[in-house]
Amino acid sequence: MRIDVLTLFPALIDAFAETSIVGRACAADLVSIVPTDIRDFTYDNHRSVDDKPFGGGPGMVMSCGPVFEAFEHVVGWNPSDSAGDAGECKLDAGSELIMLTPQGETFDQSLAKELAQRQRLILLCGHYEGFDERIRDGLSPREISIGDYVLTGGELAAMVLMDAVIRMLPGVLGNEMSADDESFSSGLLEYPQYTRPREFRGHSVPEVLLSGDHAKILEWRRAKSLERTKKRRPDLLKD
Ligand code: 6GU
Repeated sequence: MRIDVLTLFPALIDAFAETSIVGRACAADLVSIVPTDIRDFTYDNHRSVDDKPFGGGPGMVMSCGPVFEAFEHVVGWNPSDSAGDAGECKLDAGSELIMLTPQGETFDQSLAKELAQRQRLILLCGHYEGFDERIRDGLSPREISIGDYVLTGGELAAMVLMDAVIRMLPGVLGNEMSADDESFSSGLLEYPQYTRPREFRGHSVPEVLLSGDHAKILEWRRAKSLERTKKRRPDLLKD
């Protein structure tokens, strides 16, 4: 998979792409993360990517020009190929353009699973009060939010999305770690886990986990998952 990230802070994305499990996945060419600095597509002395909103109001709005040009750059679209703009440059079936915005559909595990099927993702990170609406009109991105709170920019949201998607790609998690046997993929929260020592400050590990009886262990874990989900996230049991 290839993931392009259109951003004002490429250094954040570089650090993410070099670190931990995602870093290993990049080094093994299981995924390629390519940040593109939207500011590289400005032509004024201040390298402005935003401007005051027409009609007044607080904050600044991301301008069309640098965003369209950054997008056209990563998809290899040439303005002289066509009379229109990048909106007419249809992405191929395996690709998807995603705008990170609090106004989008809420990201969840099933959406991560769906996006993990793509050959290529192009993530557009915004800042300031929002995007000029013509970016939506012209590029028709899929809009995704990571939850009901407001961040200063889309980069953290893009990293959350990438992390959840990349860990689902074949080969990224070792076989000692499974992408399935955990919270949400089963529709339940994860069961309690223990490791050595068997006794810590007077608290011991549940006997069943030391029994070697795998059917019993499975049954115990399932019951604990259900109990924890009922208590903490009853909404998950409704589906
Ligand atoms: Cl995708 N962006 C911003 N700026 N804030 C958010 C978000 C995205 N998702 C939740 N809050």
